[in-house]
Amino acid sequence: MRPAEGGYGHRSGWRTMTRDVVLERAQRVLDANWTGTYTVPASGLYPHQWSWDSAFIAIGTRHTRPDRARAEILSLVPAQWDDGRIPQIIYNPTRDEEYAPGNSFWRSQSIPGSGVRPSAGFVQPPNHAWAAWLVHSADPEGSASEGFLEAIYPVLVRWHDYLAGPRASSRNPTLSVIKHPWEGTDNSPLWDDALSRVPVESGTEIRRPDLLHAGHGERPDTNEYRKYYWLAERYRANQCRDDEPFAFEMVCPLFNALQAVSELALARIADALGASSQAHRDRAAVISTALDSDLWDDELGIYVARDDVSGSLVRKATANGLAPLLIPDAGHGPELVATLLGPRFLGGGKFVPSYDRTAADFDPALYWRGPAWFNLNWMIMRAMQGIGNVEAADRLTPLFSEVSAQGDFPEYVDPTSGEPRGTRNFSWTAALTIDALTVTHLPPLSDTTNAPAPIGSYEH
Ligand code: 9WN
Repeated sequence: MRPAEGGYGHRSGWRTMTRDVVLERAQRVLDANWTGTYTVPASGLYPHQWSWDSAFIAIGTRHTRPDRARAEILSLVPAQWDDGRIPQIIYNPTRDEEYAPGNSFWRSQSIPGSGVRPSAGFVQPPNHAWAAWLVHSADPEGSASEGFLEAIYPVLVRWHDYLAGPRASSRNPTLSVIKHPWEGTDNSPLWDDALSRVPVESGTEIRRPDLLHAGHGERPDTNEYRKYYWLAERYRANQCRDDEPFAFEMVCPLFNALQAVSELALARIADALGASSQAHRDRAAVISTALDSDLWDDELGIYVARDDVSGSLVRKATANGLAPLLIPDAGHGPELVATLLGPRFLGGGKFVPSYDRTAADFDPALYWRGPAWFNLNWMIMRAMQGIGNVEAADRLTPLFSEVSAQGDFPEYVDPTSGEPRGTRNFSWTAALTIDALTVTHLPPLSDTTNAPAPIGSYEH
């Protein structure tokens, strides 16, 4: 239900939206996007299943439909490749015309070792084990009666082995690389230099059904798409194998931070199953140490990316570089909080932008080059709560209690005004809104006792 005053910015309209109304509207989005086995990110723009979206979605639905949250995570299993990868997109072949690249581009079923379901060859950031642990913790009895952890643990171990093996960085195998901008934060400025080596050409006709669903200037441009396709064609031509050097290999601080957090979650899952967990804790620790030794930029006060092909660091401040805040006891925590609160991020406006507000090419409307994304802001809010910095966390809660429902659960927002951008009724925005409005903090991954308090009333 929209507030009577309608459009964005009518603050009196916001005040009428109670926590219950926000929760009800968020659930409605998720119910509409649920297919029976998984949730599409958005019914128009993204008509298939996306891997890290499903994990964020399950983090929300664990509070309202725990059985569905488990099904969401388990629906990734048949798509896993023999090498352990969990693919970026799992296609619904009946909707192939509605999104590009579709199944007709990847033809994964003709690639040896691909999963049972048609999929893209790329992957996305590994938030799945973290989500699986949170899903289990929300309903341990239901999880136990379905054997959820027993079913998902070996799948997640093979996924992480893929990242630590074929996806290991050639310069420091402790860290993993992404092979394409689509492996998380598509047009982040972190990839610009590497993409400048990629020709603006592709053998595929560029179709842009995405432009039907987002405003002008809110998506990557067609020349960027030509480069994306050029890379994807080459990866596909090698049957998506990782055994040869590739034109695009980037070490991303967000991807690796989530890998470390998920290793800690795997340790908790292993403990719950009575399996040995130390190897997971060790892996988390070495990833955290490698982030400090390889990606910390003292001058910027943030973690940056490394171009593994050239070896050079990409010295740009992005929200990706704040993600190591999620790793308990991560090095450089105090400096990173100072950067978060400084002019590049929260010091310059309400919400955490995807990119440094002070950068000359910062753009508050353009995808991963400025707008505030709900998943990144949720992660940073949860990290601040985790370290007891309630003041910083509280600055982000209006994004979930007001802005998300007010903007019809947008894909992203202007990081200063909160104005909605991208598509609407976006599933992870709705799901993380439910999570943010349901529990005050996440249970620490290192502690077994501190259960999160439920949130009481939320009147505005
Ligand atoms: C390509 C589905 C996905 C998210 C990504 C986001 C966007 C796709 C696109 O949408 O990427 O994967 O077409 O731009 O960048 O993070 O998983 O919501």
